[in-house]
Amino acid sequence: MAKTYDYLFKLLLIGDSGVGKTCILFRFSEDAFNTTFISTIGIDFKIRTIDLDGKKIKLQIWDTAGQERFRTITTAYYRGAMGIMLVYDITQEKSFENIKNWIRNIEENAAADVEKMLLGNKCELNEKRQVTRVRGEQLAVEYGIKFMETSAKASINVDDAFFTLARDIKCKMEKRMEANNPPKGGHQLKPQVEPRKAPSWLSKCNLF
Ligand SMILES: Nc1nc2c(ncn2[C@@H]2O[C@H](COP(=O)(O)OP(=O)(O)OP(=O)(O)O)[C@@H](O)[C@H]2O)c(=O)[nH]1
Ligand SMILES: [Mg+2]
Repeated sequence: MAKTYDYLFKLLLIGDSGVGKTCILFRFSEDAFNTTFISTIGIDFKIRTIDLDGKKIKLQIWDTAGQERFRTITTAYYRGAMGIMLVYDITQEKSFENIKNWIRNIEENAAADVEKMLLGNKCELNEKRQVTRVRGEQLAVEYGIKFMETSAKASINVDDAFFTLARDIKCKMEKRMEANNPPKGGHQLKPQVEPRKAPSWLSKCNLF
């Protein structure tokens, strides 16, 4: 069967139980939301193929259980991840404090160059907020990663978050591919009449 995508990216969602990882993924993959809490058993995944700067990117997104008792199973999936969403709940201080432990888990189990992003979920519950947006932003700066507040329920920033993470992975990958295959110097078959334009994807890269 013909390949229906250009790249396959494996992503992982991690964070405390109840922060809304499964709902974020459900919003992204089915554009739907469920208020009943069915805690994830072990691990699950969903697929969505997106269009990014003219390329078809198949996202295989692994949704991990936040509960401690599944930690052995879930950490086994860190190694293959190209991008990881760290999720906390803006109405649960503890889930924010635990982000540093989730970061440690990544450092111990994932590839060193894995792309990371911090998400403060349930952002439509402003009246129950325990973690300010500024604290989320500061923590992300500390780790040198991007940050967004999301709401799976109100459908805020969910698509944006996945597109941003996917774009950053794509940029990194294409830069690496270019570094491995530098344009040949010396004997050029065709004279260059036009100044070389930067590849279109470069302008979309975030270089911090
Ligand atoms: N108000 C609000 N509730 C949300 C939001 N996202 C998830 N929830 C609720 O939070 C509860 C937990 O959501 P899940 O997505 O199952 O949490 P999880 O992080 O997958 O939890 P584990 O699978 O145990 O790790 C559910 O009752 C959801 O309906 C949101 O954006 N806003
Ligand atoms: Mg879940």
